Amino acid sequence: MPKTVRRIAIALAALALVLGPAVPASAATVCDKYCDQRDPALAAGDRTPVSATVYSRQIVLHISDADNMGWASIDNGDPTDEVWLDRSYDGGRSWSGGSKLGDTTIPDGRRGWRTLMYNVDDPANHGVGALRACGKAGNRSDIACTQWARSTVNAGTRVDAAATALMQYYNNGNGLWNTTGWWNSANALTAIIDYSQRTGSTAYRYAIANTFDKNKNAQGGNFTNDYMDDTGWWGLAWVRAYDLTGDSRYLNMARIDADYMYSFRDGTCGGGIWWRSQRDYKNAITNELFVKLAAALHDRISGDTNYLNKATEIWNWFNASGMINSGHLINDGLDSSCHNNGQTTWTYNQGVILGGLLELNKATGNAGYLTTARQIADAATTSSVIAPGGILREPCEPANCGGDGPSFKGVFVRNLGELSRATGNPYASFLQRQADSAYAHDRNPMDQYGLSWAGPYDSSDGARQHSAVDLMTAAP
Ligand code: 7K2
Repeated sequence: MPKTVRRIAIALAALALVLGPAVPASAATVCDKYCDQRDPALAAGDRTPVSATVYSRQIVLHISDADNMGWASIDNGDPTDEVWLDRSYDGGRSWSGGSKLGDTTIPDGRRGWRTLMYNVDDPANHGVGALRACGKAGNRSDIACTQWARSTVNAGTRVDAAATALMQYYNNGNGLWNTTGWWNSANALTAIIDYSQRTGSTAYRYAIANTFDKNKNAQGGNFTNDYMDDTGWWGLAWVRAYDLTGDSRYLNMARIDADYMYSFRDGTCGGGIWWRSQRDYKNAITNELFVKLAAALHDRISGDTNYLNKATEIWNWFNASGMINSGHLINDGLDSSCHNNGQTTWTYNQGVILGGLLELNKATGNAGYLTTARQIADAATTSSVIAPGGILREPCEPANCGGDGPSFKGVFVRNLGELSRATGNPYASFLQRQADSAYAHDRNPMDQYGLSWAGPYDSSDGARQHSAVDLMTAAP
């Protein structure tokens, strides 16, 4: 090394000692089993889930699952080629968990190089992480990054992996799921609670109390707003929270929500609850939600007659309203002359009532409720409209589902699973088929699921993902 170059090198090394490692300010050092910047030579394992190329250079993400850490490598390159890691705590939407972590260049005389290891998760802050490897060829400006991927920690099975990907969208600060709406977050929470209950996982139970505490004064307060269906989703989430934790504050909240919904019941069209406080639409989903919520409350409150009476009243009205059509599928609602409006038979309209009828059967012992539920479930699971080729398809797929539609199939399979388990598993193979199809055709390397369970994968958000968690939880 020439003298001046050596002097500069020594000066830079001294400066680095003073300033510390060149880690961007946004990337705090994360410690789990080990702290960031561990030598990959010490890695317990080396799995390479994703790779990319730029000018014939191989950029590879390496994961050591047992360490819950990863590193990036570059090969088939030249000295000065660069390689680094990005880390995301929001499912790959941003990399505020660290950009250019471990940034390094291929040294003289080498064709490949690698970064140090960095943690995937940040358990101390409930950070559910992902990594990608990036690199570039010398001074050529094109950057190549792999897709995002993570360790198998809390992601070793397909249901765990789906739940972990859903929690990547969870916003610890406001207790809701980024990328999706208020009512969808109620369903995301329900999916996480069901997942926790059915698998025994305790990894994400923290979300229950956090969501409750951060949102009990949000919107209209007590998880109400101008939409009775939104209130119903939250009420059902709190019933589930009560089932898992036994904490009566959740059951009390569910009662407040049911009472609020019922305050929008009147005699227009002979009864039923309005969709929203504007009182302009009597629809299926709102009334199905009320039946399930009120019957569930009855089944959990000893000595109750109030909620059972109301659940029965709304079911009897709904059953006679004409919304259940001659093919045993449920259209969306009533028109201004109180007839079936012939609107879309969304999957969720066939779903919530299954759980409602199940709760009514539990409450009364009346087997007729199960017969009706089976009739609707049979029609839905064999429908050429909502299950063409045996795979559920929302009529708005693939391009017109907006923010609401991606949640519907999750609601359907959640309730179908409840019915199936309570009646000797008649829908187990149907559910299995959905899960296998979505897993094979509608998933990316980070176990994020798209809209269409038949594929192809389109994009990810909290609604699509909670539907996948509902599915993987319901499939036996
Ligand atoms: O029209 C209603 C319902 O009957 C229909 O099934 C769906 C179809 O749309 C609305 S309900 C969906 C929503 C949930 N509550 C908040 C509302 O802003 C949102 O439309 O998509």
